[in-house]
Amino acid sequence: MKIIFQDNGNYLNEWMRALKHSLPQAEVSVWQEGDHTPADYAIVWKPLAAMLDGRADLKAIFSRGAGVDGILLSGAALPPQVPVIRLTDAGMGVQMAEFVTHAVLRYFRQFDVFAEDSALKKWQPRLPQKREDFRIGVLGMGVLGQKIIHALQTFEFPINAWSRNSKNMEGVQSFSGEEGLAEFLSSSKVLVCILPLTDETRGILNYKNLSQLPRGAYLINVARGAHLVEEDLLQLIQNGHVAGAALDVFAQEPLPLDHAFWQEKRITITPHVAAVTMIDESAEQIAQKIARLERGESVDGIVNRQRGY
Ligand code: NDP
Ligand code: OXD
Repeated sequence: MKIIFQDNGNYLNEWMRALKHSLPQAEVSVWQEGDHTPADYAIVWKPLAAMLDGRADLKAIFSRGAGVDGILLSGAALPPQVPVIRLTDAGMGVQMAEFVTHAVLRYFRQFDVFAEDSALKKWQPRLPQKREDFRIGVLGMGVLGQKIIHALQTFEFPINAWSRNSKNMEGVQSFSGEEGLAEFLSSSKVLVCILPLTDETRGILNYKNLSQLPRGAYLINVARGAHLVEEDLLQLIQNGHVAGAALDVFAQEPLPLDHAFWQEKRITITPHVAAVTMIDESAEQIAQKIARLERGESVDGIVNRQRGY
């Protein structure tokens, strides 16, 4: 079995070691420009279109992440009959749950305020905020969204969640589609975005939508930078409607040094690390999916290209 692997300059040795361990029978080669030798599978993150162009020989293209927006960008170059398969959790769910819970608790328990007080040697107890006024709205109820919701439920926060199709999840007020968005937003004190980036979701965190959140709302974006209209968020923070944000993803990454977000202390910035691809778990998941495909069995995480996720 031949596998072509796209090197994007990160952790190549670790990936090669993990793939050798999980797929000892496979011949894995690092793809180079101009390489057209036939292969059974490709493992990619944000591939050059040239890597996949015309490769009808592939049995599947595996994403090294949960998101596939960077692969679908290849558009017409993607061989139409070849399934694109994403990582499903693979160790990212628990990280997402940790990251979002931390950001929610920091705002809810006013840790930033206490940190400011502490820097001034100020002893200032404060009344707790009311949990019932702290409904958390999660945009996206997929593999990662559900892990986030379960984690937040252990702290007894009331939860709203929004997805394409309505869902029945215990203790969660579920909303769906365009028609459910306004009510979802107006009752969500904290908004968490864990949607895939598609034509429908691009720019969803815009002025019109964010201004429907209650005053003093907090935004957590752990999905993709292009979900957010960055200047709209800045305006809403500056006019006091949105209290602050924890942003892990940005329209341009790394975030440029002269970006206004660096100057806004109500925005907490992390460098796209909310859930990092776990190399061993991911290689093992890919190996298991290949084994199922080779046996003619179904696998989860096959991307619907029309929907974009
Ligand atoms: P899933 O495909 O499992 O879930 C996607 C969810 O989004 C589903 O609930 C889906 O609804 C909903 N959705 C999609 N389009 C729409 C729409 N137009 N309207 C309403 N709901 C919609 O994805 P994952 O949970 O595995 O991952 C989500 C994203 O997280 C990834 O695509 C990636 O971009 C991002 N990510 C970010 C990381 C980071 O470190 N910052 C790490 C890993 C992932 P339905 O259930 O009805 O289909
Ligand atoms: C992913 C990511 O999509 O890390 O997996 O962003």
